[in-house]
Amino acid sequence: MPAFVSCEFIRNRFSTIMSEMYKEEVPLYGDLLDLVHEVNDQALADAPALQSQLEHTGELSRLNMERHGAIRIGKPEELFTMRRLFAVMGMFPVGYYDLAPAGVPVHSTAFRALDDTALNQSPFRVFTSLLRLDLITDEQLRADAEAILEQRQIFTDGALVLIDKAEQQGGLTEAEAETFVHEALETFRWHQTSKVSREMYEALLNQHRLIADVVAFRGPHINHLTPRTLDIDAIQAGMSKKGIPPKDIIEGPPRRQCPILLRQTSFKALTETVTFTAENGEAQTGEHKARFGEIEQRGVAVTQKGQDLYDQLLNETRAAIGGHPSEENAEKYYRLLSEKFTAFPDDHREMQAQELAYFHYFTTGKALPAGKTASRADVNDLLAEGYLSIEPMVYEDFLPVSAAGIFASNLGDDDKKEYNETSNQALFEKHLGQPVNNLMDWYEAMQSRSIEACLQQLNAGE
Ligand code: OOG
Ligand code: NI
Repeated sequence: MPAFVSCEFIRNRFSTIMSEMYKEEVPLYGDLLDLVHEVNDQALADAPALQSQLEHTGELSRLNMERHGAIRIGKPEELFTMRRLFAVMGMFPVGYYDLAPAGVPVHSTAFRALDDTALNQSPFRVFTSLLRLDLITDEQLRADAEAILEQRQIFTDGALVLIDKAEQQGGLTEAEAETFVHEALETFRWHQTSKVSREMYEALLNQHRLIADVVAFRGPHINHLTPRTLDIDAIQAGMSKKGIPPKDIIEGPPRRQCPILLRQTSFKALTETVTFTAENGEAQTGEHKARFGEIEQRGVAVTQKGQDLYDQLLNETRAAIGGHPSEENAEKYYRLLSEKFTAFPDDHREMQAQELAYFHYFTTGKALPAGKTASRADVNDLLAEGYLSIEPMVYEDFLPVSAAGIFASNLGDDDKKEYNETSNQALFEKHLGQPVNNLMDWYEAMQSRSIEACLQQLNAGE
């Protein structure tokens, strides 16, 4: 039997060639990567405690290769095949995000590795949104959009053959994997030419910029790749200095000693020249904005209790400034946000005690007194007495309110729409071909495993 390479190997290769392609397509992304490396090196040099925390959790080695991308796809079959394609790379759907309430006609999941070690070996993720054509109000336009999408095949024949092969054989050889990543990459490439007419593009654009971005193009071009920084405020300031205009505010929680969840900022989408195809086959010149840059800082994953508190404090802040934060009220927004978030403890032990966040547990080398055994109920005492220590479990996922802010910043604020349709996770999962992994359950299980492993070690006298 031929030897197969690991999913981690394939994912890593894919993430690398995707990053190289995006650097060529969007050179500002390369500039941003340089800035992120500088800032991360500085942050680690300034904070030895942070360095040691990231070493403990295994995140240090993954930091400079860590990034997520985002794509938007048009029809159910595309989502189904996309799931199979990502599975070859050991990426599985986690979470369901409904963006319709925020005025974006999509629902989404994120494909990523599930296992802690696999994540540390290659943390590549892709936020994947499926267009909800049912939210197009104009019936004729909806029919046109469906007909256009019907015509397209976003996967190469080579990719489809190798997806089948990987499923049948249970993996790919190194040579097959190399062909596979290049075939798969084709789906994510930018196409400067469009098969639709400029008139059709404009009609789609008038419904929603996002609908035009999905329907008028040949495939789901990667629309951003996001590196992970250890200090997003330094990036926000550094971007302006380098002449890269950042979006008005950093999404997510305020700056804290102990970061929680996810903070994100981006730079606006580029204006790109597109050649549309008129009904009579003639080329028509036009332009489109789709691809942008984004940076994120990740903090500790929160429990449902922590998420409820986060949502409450964020909503209160937004209510207090009367809606969406903008350039004009950015300072006031940050001030209010910081004030509100004083209600969220800024200390890992306190967050652990109040069960607001998830942690990795470690034994410290201190042995239990002879004859004693420990159980789950003793965990807090074991921590207090120095038998165990904790490190924050990094948040691996996304935030719907932030995602909506990122969509809005690069789609243009003129595109505010109201969608009252209810969210439809069941339909999304039907199109996907399997249920998404539940986000909270995933962190809960990982924390549980970490505690069990410590108890076993302690009880074995190790
Ligand atoms: C996805 C926006 C969401 C994030 O980081 O929250 C996202 C998109 O614009 O397609 O990438
Ligand atoms: Ni993103």
